[in-house]
Amino acid sequence: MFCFQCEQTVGGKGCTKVGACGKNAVVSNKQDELTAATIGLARAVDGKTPSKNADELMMKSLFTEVTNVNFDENRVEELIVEVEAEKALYGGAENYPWTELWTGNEDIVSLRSTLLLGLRGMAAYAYHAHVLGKDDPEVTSWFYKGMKALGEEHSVEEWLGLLMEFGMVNLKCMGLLDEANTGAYGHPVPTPVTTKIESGPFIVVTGHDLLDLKQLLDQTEGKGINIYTHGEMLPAHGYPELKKYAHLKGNFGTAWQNQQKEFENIPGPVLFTTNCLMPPKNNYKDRIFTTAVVAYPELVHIPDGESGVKDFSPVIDKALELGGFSEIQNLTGINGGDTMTTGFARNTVLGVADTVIDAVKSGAIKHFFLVGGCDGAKPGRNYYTEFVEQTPKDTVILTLACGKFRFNDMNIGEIGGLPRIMDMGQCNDAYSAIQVAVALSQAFECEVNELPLTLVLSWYEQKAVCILLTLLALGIKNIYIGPTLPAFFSPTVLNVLVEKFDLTPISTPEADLAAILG
Ligand code: SF4
Ligand code: SF3
Repeated sequence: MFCFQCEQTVGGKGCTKVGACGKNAVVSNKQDELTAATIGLARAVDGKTPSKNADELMMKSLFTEVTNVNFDENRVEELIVEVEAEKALYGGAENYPWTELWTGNEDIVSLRSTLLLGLRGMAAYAYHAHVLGKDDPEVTSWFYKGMKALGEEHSVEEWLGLLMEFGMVNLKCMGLLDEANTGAYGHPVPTPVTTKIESGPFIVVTGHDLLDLKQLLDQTEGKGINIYTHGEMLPAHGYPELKKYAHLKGNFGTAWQNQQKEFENIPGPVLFTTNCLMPPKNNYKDRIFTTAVVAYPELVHIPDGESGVKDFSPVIDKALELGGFSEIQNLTGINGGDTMTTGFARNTVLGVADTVIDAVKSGAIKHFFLVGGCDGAKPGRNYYTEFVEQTPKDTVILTLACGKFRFNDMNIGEIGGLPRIMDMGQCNDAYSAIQVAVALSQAFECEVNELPLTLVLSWYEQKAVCILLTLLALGIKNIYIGPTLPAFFSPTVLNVLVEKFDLTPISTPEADLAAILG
């Protein structure tokens, strides 16, 4: 096996025996085979109109390959068989030799991998929009274009061009998901979310898929079961059509890397709708349920239902069987706070744009930071907590994705009636952050790069890769990125990114804050 797609890759170089994530060599190789087969599908479909099934297979296959999604060789094999069958309908085509995916000239491998990993990330977002009935032909067709391009020879310039084109397509895809989510559940509104867990049966829902949560809320209504979000599901509390359920009570736990501790002997089931799933420990293994493309051997999987409605009864039965805690649990976030406020997506922030603009003009707000992205297990990630703690009182922190659990229970005060930390949502809600940045640049009649705004990002998996490519494609410069740089950036590619975009590795909160504000 060879895999270097995430931030925890072994030795910062590549996993070759077993993944640091727990993915074994058989699954890893099968995922490469699946990648090669989807390149074959893209080749076969070239010049023809793909079926809805082909589109779904494209999205599901790429999504399946994302870190911490699928650890089940049988499920990957099933997808390979389906892709091959679909490919045959278009007259067939050669698959890419999967053993050659990660070999060749170092810079070409780097550029090719970056595009593939970005496509994997975008597939997750496109899939979430798709289940809500939203597809964009440009986004869907780019999966074929991108996968076909992966199997071809290109110059460095051409690869860079493809990456920038992809970045703009991913912006469209995030916009599509924003439209799908807000269309189905309304625009998020600021919502304080408790970290306390009430007594009685409960279900924890994690991952990014709001439709799964909505269906579970419907199916548990009036059954005496409380629902708690976990990880990337936290922002669900802000959506009017989800927060209206009285039994959507609060948030359990923090970011994904703490799950093996947080789920220990938990008296309730956990539903994984997407990544990040870690290999479950024996003391809670019987309570973990997967759905959609998430899979792990021996765990109960909730299949896609008839006419789009899944049957969550196995999860519900498990919640009733386990019965929950006998008394209220006063849990907190990692800094001891018991409230995590969310719901500051674009509509809310732009709704108070005048207040924000006045505050900037009067000097009450000196700088905006977008501190967001993925969380992970590395000790160096304390940087993000310390960075937020050290930001001056006249600055605002916008945040998104699961990295926020490092600081979203802290109360660092308000400016002009707005909290200094504003949670914009999941990683895909980077779209909201981009909309806000564009609106501010219009209000101040300047470029986004001239705004008093700095992006301080943390990355872990491939959704962060597609978002980074979007930000670069938009010409956003001077992004701070950490905790370490991707192993799939070769020195030459990294040089290009540093020179062209001023992409900056994080150093220390003190030094970076001084450089940004000085
Ligand atoms: Fe290693 Fe990350 Fe790949 Fe898992 S996803 S095998 S940890 S590089
Ligand atoms: Fe987190 Fe896995 Fe990336 Fe959507 S849940 S941000 S790491």
